[in-house]
Amino acid sequence: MKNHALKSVALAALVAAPSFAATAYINQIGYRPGDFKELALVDASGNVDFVNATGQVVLSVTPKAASYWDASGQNVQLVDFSKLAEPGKYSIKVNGNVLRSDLVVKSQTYEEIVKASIKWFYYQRASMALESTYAGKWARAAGHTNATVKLHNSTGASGTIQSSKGWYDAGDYGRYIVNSGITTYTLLSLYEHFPQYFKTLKWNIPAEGSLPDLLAEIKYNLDWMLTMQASDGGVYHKLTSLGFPGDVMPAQDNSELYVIGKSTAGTFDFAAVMALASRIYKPFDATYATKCLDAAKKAFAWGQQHPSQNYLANPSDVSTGAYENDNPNDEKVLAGTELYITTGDASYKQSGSSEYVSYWGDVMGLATYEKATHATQFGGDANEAKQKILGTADNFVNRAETGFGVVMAKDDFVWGSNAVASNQGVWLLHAYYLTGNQKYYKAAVKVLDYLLGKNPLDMSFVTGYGTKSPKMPHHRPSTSDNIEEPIPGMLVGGPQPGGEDVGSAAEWKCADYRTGQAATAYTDQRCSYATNEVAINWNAPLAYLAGAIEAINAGYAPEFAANGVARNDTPASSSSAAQSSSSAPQSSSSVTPESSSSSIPGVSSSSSANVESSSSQGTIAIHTPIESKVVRSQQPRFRFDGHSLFIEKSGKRFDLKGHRIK
Ligand code: 9MR
Repeated sequence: MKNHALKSVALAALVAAPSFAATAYINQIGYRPGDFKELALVDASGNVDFVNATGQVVLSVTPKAASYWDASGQNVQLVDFSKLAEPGKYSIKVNGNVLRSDLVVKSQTYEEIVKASIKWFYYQRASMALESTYAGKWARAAGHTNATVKLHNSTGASGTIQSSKGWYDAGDYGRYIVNSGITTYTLLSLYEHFPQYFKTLKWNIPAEGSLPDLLAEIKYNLDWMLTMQASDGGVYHKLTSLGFPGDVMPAQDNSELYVIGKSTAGTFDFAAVMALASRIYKPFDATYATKCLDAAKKAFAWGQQHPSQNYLANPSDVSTGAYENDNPNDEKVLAGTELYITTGDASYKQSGSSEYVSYWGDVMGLATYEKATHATQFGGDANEAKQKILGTADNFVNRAETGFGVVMAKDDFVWGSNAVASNQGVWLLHAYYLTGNQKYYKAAVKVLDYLLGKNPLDMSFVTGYGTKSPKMPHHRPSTSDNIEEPIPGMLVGGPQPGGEDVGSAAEWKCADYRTGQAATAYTDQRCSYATNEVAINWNAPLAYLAGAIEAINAGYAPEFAANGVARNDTPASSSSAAQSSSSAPQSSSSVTPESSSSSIPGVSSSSSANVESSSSQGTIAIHTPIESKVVRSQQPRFRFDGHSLFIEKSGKRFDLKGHRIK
């Protein structure tokens, strides 16, 4: 072995310097001029240079020491380039190699994402044609226009009801109360927190009286939800065909529609949404507000009388989404909380709060937000709720300091992982509202960075936005409309290792795309309903996160927020180093961290095999050095297996050209 090692050193000196695929992962939509900015760097060594449109290095940053992210199995260096404050387009270079050229700094950074993510709900509308005036090339005929739907025997009734409108749930054409509940709730709370911002923001949808676009869109779904309430106050669980439809446009899905089940959880979800809607629509349409409130009260009463009519599984003849639930207590707490806030009637008050981020099956976190932000009404409960929000948020902030610089942990990669991320961002924003502490805002922005490209898949998860974004979502209209681009503004479910859609025989089965790593188990293929579907409850928290961040930077804050939450979306002050870095680049003062002639990260030409990389010290190429840290790269080693020389790095093998050897 000793001989081999010596031989390796000799050979290493002779071969051309290999180069690894160093990658910089960024938010592909952009970064706000005055904000904290971070990218993630893998397989690179040396300072990161930011090059402006005229080719000048305007900033050079020494990355932080690498840390391991167990969700992707990578060692990652985080690079804080907050000082890059001048709007523009930049290239990112390491050791003279351009890693990418799509870095953007601009104001109103996510406004297009806000509009597109909410506009998508219009594209999901059942029962009406999408006209080209609004839908452009994605115009389509109306689907599911027959409002007469059968009562499935699981409802305990027979005959038909009239039900139309609403949003299709996802890639399928089902409409489900539970999932509509959390979705509509999230969008309503976005409006309630930032009414002034959303009063004027428009994205070209049909007018609904004088309602702001956001409320017009939400009303389309509220109208459907109202049709799902039976005369006794109980709410049917869902409106779908018996099985999932084929891969057809909405107008071609002629399968019989049924109202299926009637559930306690669905009924309380409905009550919560209607109680919240009632107070939001009141200034625009008092009659509608009363209708919503009456429906909420009736639903709440039914739920109290039927505390455990749980939808635990589909009936044997039904195979559409189940949205099953065996504990409707959290839905009850949310409904009672909303009814109390709207009516002031203390008999609706419910105890309970949570330190966990909500999803369709557990909405206690939403009640927790409400209690914490209505301190006068909830007293001691408000304080408890606030402590839970801050405790979880502090944990999120810590998690975002290492690895990929994101909140997501390995266990968070479940079906719809991108909604987990988005809801973590929404949680962080609530911590920010309650305290005004910038660390929460910063971590919330990092969540958006993750969703828009700073992730190990190097992609924006929103269709139509970013350098690389999903092209083949599991979404029936996008599949069957004969238009190449998917409908824009859709957040795909995202990576998760479950592989529920992996198989070889049946339709809609994928070849195994799993990687052994939670954060990269993803495939951009139609078949992948477990990683590449889209859904209303995933888009809503994205819309909230991006919408709230834009509104905050347009100078707005929720009325209950602490001082200093609203921000001003302008470049960093003229006295900052940022200005000098852009106007007077001083690349000459940049210190090259390694004098290596090798382009293998961390291996200088004088290194011997199995010797750790030389450590490097760098400075920032602007007037104010921020951090100068020792960077220890990931110790690539030359090895010889008896036949050929190869390089081992982070447990992987590469040939001398830097290509991965399987
Ligand atoms: O989002 C749901 C996820 O949490 C579940 O694990 C999964 C399997 O039950 O179902 C997801 O919801 C789907 C629903 O059942 C039907 N419409 C598409 C939804 C997104 O995949």
